[in-house]
Parts: sequence; C-alpha cells; structure tokens
Amino acid sequence: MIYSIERFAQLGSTNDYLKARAQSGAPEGTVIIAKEQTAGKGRLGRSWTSPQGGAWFSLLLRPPIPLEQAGCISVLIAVSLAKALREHWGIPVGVKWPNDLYVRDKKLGGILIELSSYSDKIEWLIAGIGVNVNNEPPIQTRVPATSLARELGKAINLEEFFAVALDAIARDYGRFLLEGFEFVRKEWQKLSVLPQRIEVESDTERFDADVLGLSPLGKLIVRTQERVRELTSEEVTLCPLQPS
Ligand code: BT5
Repeated sequence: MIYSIERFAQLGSTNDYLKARAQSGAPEGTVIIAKEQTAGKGRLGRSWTSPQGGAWFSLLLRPPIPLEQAGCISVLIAVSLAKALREHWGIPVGVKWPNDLYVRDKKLGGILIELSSYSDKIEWLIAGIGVNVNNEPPIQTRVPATSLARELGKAINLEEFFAVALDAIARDYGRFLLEGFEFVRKEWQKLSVLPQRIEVESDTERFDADVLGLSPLGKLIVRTQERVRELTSEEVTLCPLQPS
C-alpha cells in the first residue's frame, strides 16, 4: 500500500473529513492526520477526546473482500498496532475485542470503522484510529485511560509513532489480503485482554457469557447459558463481569 498523508492542525473528525474524500474517489492509502479534533467520534455515537499530543488519524482502505469480512479489519488493525507498540517501545499493549487497545486495565486507544458497501462489496472503508500518545489521558471516561508517554515515563516522537503504526498496518493488511485472517486470529489469541467471563450489553439485551474465541470473520464467539453465539462489533459493549 502506498500512503498519501495529509496533515491538519485541527479538524472536527478525521473520519468525517476522509469520508468526503472517499466519496469523491480518493485512493486507498489516503491518510488524514489532525493535531487535534474538535468533534472526535467513538462508536455508537460516543465522543472521543482528542487534544494536541495524541495520534488522531484515519486511513482509507478499499479492501477487495466481501462485506461479511469487514469485521476482520478492526481486529487486524488493533492487533497490528499492539504488536508494533510492543516491539518498538516495549509497552505491554493488549487488545480488547473488537476495537480497543489496552495497557493492563487502562484504555490506550480505539478504532472506529466506517464503511460504504454496494451489493456485498466494500466501496470504501475508513479506519479511524485514536491513540493517547503524549496528551494527558482524559479523566472522565467509562474505563480509566492511559497514554504511551505515561506508560513509558517520557514523551514519544509523534512522527516516529505514525511511521511505526502505518508501517505495521501496511504490512499486516498486505499479508491479510494474500493469506487471509488466520495469522491475525492467532496473534489476537496471544494479545487479547478479555477475561474468560464477560458481561455483554447491547441496546436490547444484557447477558453473561464465556469467551470461546474469535471466528474466521472476526466475530467474538461466546457461550451463554442457552447457546453458543457470535457477536458482531456493532451490537455489543463488553464489560468485564463484576464479582458478585
Ligand atoms: C473508540 O470508541 O474507542 C473509537 C475511537 C476512535 C477515535 C478515532 S480518532 C481518529 C478518528 N476520527 C474520529 O472522529 N474518531 C477516530 P468507543 O469504543 O466507543 O470508546 C469511546 C469511549 O472511550 C468514550 O465514551 C469515553 O468513555 C472513552 N474515551 C473518549 N476519549 C478517550 C481517549 N482519548 N482515551 C481513552 N478513552 C477515551
């Protein structure tokens, strides 16, 4: 993948900006980086705090895969980033399905996938990636947040961060298109921070489940009291089960 990187001092949301570019035909590999976002987005209408010092960027992909495989991409990017940050800075970064980066029990970053499809083909897919690097991690979050600088005890060169992150994603995305998802699935198993037993919460239901693994389509396989189910990322928020 050849990257074409565009930088901005400030944007509302790098995803929203790139969406307009995607719709007017921007090529795969277009990357939008903003020093800060004034309307950063999380999933399910949640907001994402994006002050200066963090890595807020969006990557345009046009993966030649069926729509049902789209869930593989957020797992792929999370795994790829976790591995790269471990290797490059020695920080024990883990992944929490489907889209979070964690260091121990703290959230380091997240990924927001938005896409457009046409008769089961993906027209464009935007991976919005937010990682707390040198910024103060926000305080009033659902789960406590951390940053790379806090974990490392010193500031990180943001340019180096982008080089390491984009390089890792390009390598793993290329490999995924050639080989399929299995190598990501194996790495996910090593990097997942999900406890064995979780609580799943969607708009309509809430239940406890045991985590069994990741499906070949990037779905989380769980066993509830009644049956084995596959969860898609849009439907659920996972909370580690509180001891009763
Ligand atoms: C995510 O959502 O984790 C996806 C975040 C994606 C952000 C990137 S930045 C570049 C691109 N442009 C955008 O507009 N977005 C993407 P979710 O799993 O829904 O988590 C959101 C929740 O995380 C919020 O409700 C807060 O509780 C918490 N949160 C907000 N900002 C945070 C931060 N900087 N660090 C850690 N947690 C945060």
